Amino acid sequence: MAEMKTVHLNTTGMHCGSCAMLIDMTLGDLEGVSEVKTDYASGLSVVTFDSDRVSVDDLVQAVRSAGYEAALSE
Ligand SMILES: [Cu+2]
Repeated sequence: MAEMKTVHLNTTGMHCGSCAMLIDMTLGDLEGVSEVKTDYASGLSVVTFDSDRVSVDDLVQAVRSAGYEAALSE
C-alpha cells in the first residue's frame, strides 16, 4: 500500500515567483510526488509524496539539480 507523506522543505536561492513555479514543476515531475506547492515569499515547499516510490533525499536532490538549495523543515 502506498504511504503518502507530506513534508515541508525550506528552499533558498529563489529570487522571484518563477523560481517557485520551476521548483513546483521539478518536484511535480518526480515519480511518486502527488502534490507540491512552493511559496516564494516564505521559501517553503509543501510536498506530498508516496514514500515507497520517492524519498526526501530525492526531493532535495531534485531541487538542487534545478539550482536551488533545500532542507527538510522540522
Ligand atoms: Cu526566479
